Amino acid sequence: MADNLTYKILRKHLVEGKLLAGEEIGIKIDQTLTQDATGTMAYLQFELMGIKKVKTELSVSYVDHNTQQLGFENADDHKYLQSVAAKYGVKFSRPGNGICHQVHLERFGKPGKTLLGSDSHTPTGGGIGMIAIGAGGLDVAVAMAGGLFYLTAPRVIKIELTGKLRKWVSAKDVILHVLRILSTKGNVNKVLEYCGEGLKHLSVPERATITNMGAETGVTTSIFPSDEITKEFLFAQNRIADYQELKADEGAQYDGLKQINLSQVVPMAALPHSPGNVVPVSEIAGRKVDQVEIGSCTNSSLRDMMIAGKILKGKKVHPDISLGIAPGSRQVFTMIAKNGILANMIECGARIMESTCGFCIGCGQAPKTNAVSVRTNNRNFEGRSGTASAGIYLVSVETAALCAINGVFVDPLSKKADEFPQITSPEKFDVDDSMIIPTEKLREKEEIFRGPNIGQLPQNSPLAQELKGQIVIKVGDKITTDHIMPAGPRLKFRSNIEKYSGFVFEGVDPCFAHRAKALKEKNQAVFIVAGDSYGQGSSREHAALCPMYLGVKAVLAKSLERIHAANLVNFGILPLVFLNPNDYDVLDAEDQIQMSDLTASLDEGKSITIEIKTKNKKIKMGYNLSYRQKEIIKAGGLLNYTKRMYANNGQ
Ligand code: MIC
Ligand code: SF4
Repeated sequence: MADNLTYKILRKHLVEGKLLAGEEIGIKIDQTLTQDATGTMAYLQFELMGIKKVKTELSVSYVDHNTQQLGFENADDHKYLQSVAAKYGVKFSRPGNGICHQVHLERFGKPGKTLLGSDSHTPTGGGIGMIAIGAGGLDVAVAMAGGLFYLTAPRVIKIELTGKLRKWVSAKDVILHVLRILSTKGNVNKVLEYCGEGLKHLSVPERATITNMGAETGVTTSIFPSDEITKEFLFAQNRIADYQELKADEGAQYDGLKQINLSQVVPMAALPHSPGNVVPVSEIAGRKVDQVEIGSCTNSSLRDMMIAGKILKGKKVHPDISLGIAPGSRQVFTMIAKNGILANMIECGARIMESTCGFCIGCGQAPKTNAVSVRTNNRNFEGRSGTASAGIYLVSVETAALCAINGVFVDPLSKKADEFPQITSPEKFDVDDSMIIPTEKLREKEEIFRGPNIGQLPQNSPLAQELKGQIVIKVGDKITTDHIMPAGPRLKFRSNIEKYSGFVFEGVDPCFAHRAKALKEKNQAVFIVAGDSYGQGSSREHAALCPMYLGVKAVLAKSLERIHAANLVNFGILPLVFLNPNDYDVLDAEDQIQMSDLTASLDEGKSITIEIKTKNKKIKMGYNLSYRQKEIIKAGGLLNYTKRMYANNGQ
């Protein structure tokens, strides 16, 4: 059977189910990664599983999101993560070592392996030929404990690249071009598999930019083959032993095809407030800019920093602009410090920041009121930057650097090709893993440090037969997990659910948490009504866990995004979809509703009837749940389900 690359790797890791698009499958996970903002919950959940040592080939805990340390919370959480890593055999990448996806690509990514990460940009690893998937922390905890990861076997879309990018056009423009074609919705349970003769002009970090931001289309992941270019990268990282050639079989089948001629791609920008709002930069040339930020897991590789530094060389930041630059890893930082590129940036007037997520997650560099902020990261959701009125434009490093010195949008293609900076990939990267604490000496007796910010894990109860309560909020389309569970200054409460849940829907409806909690105290169920593509964006399970804590029992949506839907199930919240999308208009906030015979309906695969008490009407809701997921919901979430399974197996 001729397999595409995606199915080739999935087949090797398949443990449960049939590898047929649309079927639920359980796969073995070789590697996991967590970052601090999702990691604290993941390890608290892992601790409850009673396992002595992680069962994966490799698990790495990164600290890259919460490093501002305004108050004791971040530092306490870092210490918790370090102690838990030592106890259970997880490598610990210390704060300052870099952004998880960049460091993982440099030091650990292996072609042909599966990687599950508690961060939605884990598909960055697809740039080196891995099946790399983002998931909620609880799924990652289960994988660390040796459990399978369940997903819907994807439909695989072949993206055939021909030609070669012109000077001043880069990989970021390619993924923005893909987003323009595919948009941010309607791509759930698909994989984008890149192939074609255009591949030979794209380095591993450039491929990783493309797979990283593929997350914004909503696909399960994106993947590139592992070829001579991958081999060179691994050699330069002193990891040639990790190389294997990997590509699709001759005559492999795909579920769709898109062709992109790289030589026709032009510089692109995603306009506020969605990564899918893509236009050519030429359409906005001349528009005034207030801030430029270069970095994030999308665009912070050595290649990107070299390009930025060379464009900025001998120039000065425009007086109306604040320019920030964050190299993606300590490796990149060290190399640009040694080769003089960092000096170009400093001389130009850039503000140099730590190798962390920083501005991308609203931790610092919030722009001024109504600002036009030009950034090289992957998300521009309203308010995510920390300034609600600012508009964030997502662009390539080339476009960003030109904006910084000109004060306005400049189409990079208006520059002469021979003015484009010359750079070459290094024969050897500077390899120094001393900021990664190894696991050779497992410290079983390690005492786990728990600061006062580490709260209790809330428990859910099994699904009731009948749910009676109120719709507490009705939202529209494309509600992101940033809308549901804001990050930025609130991020430090990630390990304290009681406190963090006070901020659910803060930017949309600041009283939501208060109203929900009041209903919960009266034993009333809380419901959310949503439009299309609910739960876009990040993998943060807090967008399910905190609503669960506030008494949310079901989300009634036109459609839901993959990771968020899985997180809802993991915390025992029913993800329901309108059988007739027009019924969305029938429901309003404050409607009293009731659902009955829930277990029986789920068991028999029947639709769920919603009685709208305030309107004396009935509508029907469907769901897309496997047998396993129904059992999880009935148990009140994955933790209860897992405990019950162990009890039944006499373990
Ligand atoms: C993001 O880019 O939104 C984040 C912050 O990295 C999240 C994870 C989180 O919320 O902690 C993600 O992408 O999953
Ligand atoms: Fe960090 Fe931003 Fe990447 Fe998320 S998208 S991992 S916040 S750099």
